[in-house]
Amino acid sequence: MNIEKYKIEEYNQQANTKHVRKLESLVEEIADYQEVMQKLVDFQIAIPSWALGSGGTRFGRFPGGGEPRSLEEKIEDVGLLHALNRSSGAISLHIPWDVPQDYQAIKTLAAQYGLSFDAMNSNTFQDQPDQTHSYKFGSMQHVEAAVRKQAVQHNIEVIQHGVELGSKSLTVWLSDGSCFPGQLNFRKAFQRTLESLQEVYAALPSDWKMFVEYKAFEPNFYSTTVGDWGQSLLYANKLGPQAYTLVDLGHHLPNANIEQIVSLLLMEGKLGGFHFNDSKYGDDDLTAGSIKPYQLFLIFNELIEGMDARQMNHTTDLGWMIDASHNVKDPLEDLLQSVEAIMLAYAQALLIDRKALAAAQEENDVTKAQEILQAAFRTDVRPLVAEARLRAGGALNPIELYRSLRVRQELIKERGSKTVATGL
Ligand code: PSV
Ligand code: MN
Repeated sequence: MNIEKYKIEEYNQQANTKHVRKLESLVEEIADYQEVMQKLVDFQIAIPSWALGSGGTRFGRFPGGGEPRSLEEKIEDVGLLHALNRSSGAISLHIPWDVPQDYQAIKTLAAQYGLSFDAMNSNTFQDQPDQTHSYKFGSMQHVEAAVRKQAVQHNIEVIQHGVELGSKSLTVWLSDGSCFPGQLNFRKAFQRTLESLQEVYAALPSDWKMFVEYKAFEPNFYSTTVGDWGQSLLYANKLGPQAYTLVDLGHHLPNANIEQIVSLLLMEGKLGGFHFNDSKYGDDDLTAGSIKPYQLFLIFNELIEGMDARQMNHTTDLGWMIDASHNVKDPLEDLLQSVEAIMLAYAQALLIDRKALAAAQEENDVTKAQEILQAAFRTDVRPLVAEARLRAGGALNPIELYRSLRVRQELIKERGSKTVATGL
């Protein structure tokens, strides 16, 4: 399904009067309004191919129908999102779930929707039917060299697929670890993983980045071999300048100060990318900003502060991606909500009076510092983000238009009600 441009324009026209009224009072308050607007127009958040179908848990899965059955249909779905919000201009593939059969055809299709290929993701956390060795006891950390070799080879193949598609980064997330004390020699597991990662790193094209993603627990419940940002940073530092740490918001122990982690990784020039989601308990895969919007804002505060300090480009110098997929919502509506929440947090953080905040910090004026942050956080920036969408050719309210065009019903008509997307 395609959303024609005129349908978006028609919808925007009837919603415009209300929008302009809301925007006007806000514009007066923002000194660098045009600059903020341009940053919002430019900002893009990649969509993971595995979030386009209903996620499940080990207790069940409740598909909502019309899920993409192929890589082509996944690209089509991200194309729909991007047409509506103009901020989802890239798709991130997970191999082997998304092995392209015809690179040129896939690239042409993505280009028709204005999409590029974000980070490529490898998968050594599941066994595939045609695989020689099992990853039951890990992949890159495995005690047997043959298993490690298979994992390395898989990652190299993932890079090769990515090169064909024009991707520029590889994300390695390993589920390696142990479930019981005594199961693993931590030092040997680290060394073996490092050696395996070094072999993958050696195969990286010179203009590629490698992201080492960490996760505190699950599927291993006693130790994880890349379990936190310290361990990821150790690997990234030992690997070299093309290796970076990737922060997934759901991969921390409860109450971790993620904004501080982000700040220090940026200071070290080792923050590579981001996986957005939200959670109440662990890796809950909930919609970004649905549980802790203030934390998301504080993270963006540090991101902007740290990126500006290093003169980094907000849009292109880090990999921005959503990584969430759960059981109850229409996945496309959920992704529209996640992108909106991320844009709102980014917009609020752009409004922070940074000079005043720095002065308050130097004067130990704790109350003032909090006032400054909360003044930005409590600003209703929804009209700003809507205006950025309007300028980029998207819809003032993407979910409203998605529903009025009956997109899900159309997809069910085209694809059927029992389709199951590949992924988790
Ligand atoms: C692991 O929980 C993770 O966050 C990694 O990014 C994976 O590649 C992704 O989820 C999809 O399973
Ligand atoms: Mn992730």
